Amino acid sequence: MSYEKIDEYMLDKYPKKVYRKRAKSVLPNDPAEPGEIQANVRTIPGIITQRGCTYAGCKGVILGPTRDIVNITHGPIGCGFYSWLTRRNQTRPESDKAENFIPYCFSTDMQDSNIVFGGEAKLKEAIQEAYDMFHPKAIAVFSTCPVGLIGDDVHAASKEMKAKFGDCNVFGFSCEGYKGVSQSAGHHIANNQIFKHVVGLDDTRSDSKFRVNLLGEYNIGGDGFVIDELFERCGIEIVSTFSGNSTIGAFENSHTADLNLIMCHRSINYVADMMEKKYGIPWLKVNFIGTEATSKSLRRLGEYFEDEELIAKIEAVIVEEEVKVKAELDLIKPNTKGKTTMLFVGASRAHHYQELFNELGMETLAAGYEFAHRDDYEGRRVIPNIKVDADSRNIEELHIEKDEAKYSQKLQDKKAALEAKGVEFSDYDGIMVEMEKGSLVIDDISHYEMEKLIDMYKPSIFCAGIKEKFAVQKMGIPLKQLHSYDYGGPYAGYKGAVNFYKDIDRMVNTKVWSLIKAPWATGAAMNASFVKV
Ligand code: CFM
Ligand code: HCA
Repeated sequence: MSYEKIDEYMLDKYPKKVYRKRAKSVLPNDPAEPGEIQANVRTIPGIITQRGCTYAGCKGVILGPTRDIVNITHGPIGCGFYSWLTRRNQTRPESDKAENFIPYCFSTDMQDSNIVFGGEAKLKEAIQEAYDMFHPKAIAVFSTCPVGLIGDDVHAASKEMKAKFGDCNVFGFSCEGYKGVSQSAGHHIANNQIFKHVVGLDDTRSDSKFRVNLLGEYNIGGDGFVIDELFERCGIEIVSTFSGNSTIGAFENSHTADLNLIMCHRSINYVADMMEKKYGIPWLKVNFIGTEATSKSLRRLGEYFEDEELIAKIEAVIVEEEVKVKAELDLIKPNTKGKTTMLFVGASRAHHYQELFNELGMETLAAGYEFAHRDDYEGRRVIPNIKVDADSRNIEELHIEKDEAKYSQKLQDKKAALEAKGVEFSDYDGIMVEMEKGSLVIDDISHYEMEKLIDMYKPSIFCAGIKEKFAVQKMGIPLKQLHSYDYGGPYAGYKGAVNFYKDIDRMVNTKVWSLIKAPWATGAAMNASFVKV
């Protein structure tokens, strides 16, 4: 399918103005020379987008997976309710007695009268109630759209309650849903506030030799547990994960780590950049989705720490695990080889999961993100320090004092040494550099474009989320949810790769979806409306 055909079949039905705008977000790929893609801009009104809101990115994504912070949604009940336990972020408290607020949904349940007369009094009451009931170490307050519109000051209310309690860190987030163009603005707001109010409060340093933070890993379906286990076998301590299975204590202590590893760059790069600046902690991009990617990321850690014993341990783990994976893959690959896929997920997953499909011998025909920025597509190497993001204009940057002593001593020396050895450092490639020439890259795909794409290419499987799932399956194509994993997973590391191979084999080889007909295709839906009751 040539790009001209895409133009003709997919975009030409749009009104001229919409066509001009959407065409900038749909590119035929050339890995050698990534084109300039339009991303992180406002969705065209009326188009059905798969994006979520700023509140979802802040409360749901970044803070949601922490277990011992009471997260209070200040707003009408729907926002809290619909972000309650939907993301499958797992947690494992140290004991039955340890705090775990993840199963709870805390909200101020704003009513009309609070919108008219203000909701700060109700918010303070809610904070007090949570404190009296649970005595948590921390309470976080999240603003929803109406809170921003009526001007409730969640920061002042939080500050007042924090001073009143004395033993509970209370802080707020101005993450009103409308604030940015997508979830992405919420990530930025969450990162800033966690950095400002929490990181750096506890200087205790354990005496383990290799201490890292794992940034951008949210333990969906237990992915984080698999990575924890791998690291433990290699003798590497994870000081804090941002934010799968995390605790406030670990965040407070995270600045004592020697290295930040970034899994999902999009959602957490702000914390990595701020830690680099303030504490001189360097960062490396890693990916634990896919067997090869996992081995490559572990080896990169060995190269970073330059320790013979660590390198030997890592190699032993890789050899042991790769043999097991190969035995499984040899059985599965003949069933999946030559099949095709399309991936449209929030940000990093549409990129990371291509590794697993490559291992299955499957071709990615098209991929894109809901809310990524240009650097996620083109690579930070190609466009360093890009500052044209729509959401960055709305969000206040924290002014972090650069600690020159730490910065030059720890960071610059290491950087020079690693670069001399060819290890990529504070840099990463975007999705375009790694996709085939001629494949399609589409940002913020609309529902209409998705249906057209499926019609034209008929992929063996389509990867997206719950909003797309049933519409796509009614078109006869299986859909794998890469957000929630469809109740499956874990998919990270070696163990996760095998789980994924098996699930995809099952899905691309079942005939069930091609045997059914959508109600609109048979006329059944129309007839049903005439049934007398
Ligand atoms: Fe990062 Fe994520 Fe993703 Fe994301 Fe998300 Fe998610 Fe996602 Mo859903 S942090 S960008 S905001 S990898 S919730 S765990 S699956 S859209 S691709
Ligand atoms: C979010 C969360 C989400 C939604 C997933 C989906 C997730 O964006 O608010 O649309 O299926 O991963 O749970 O991305």
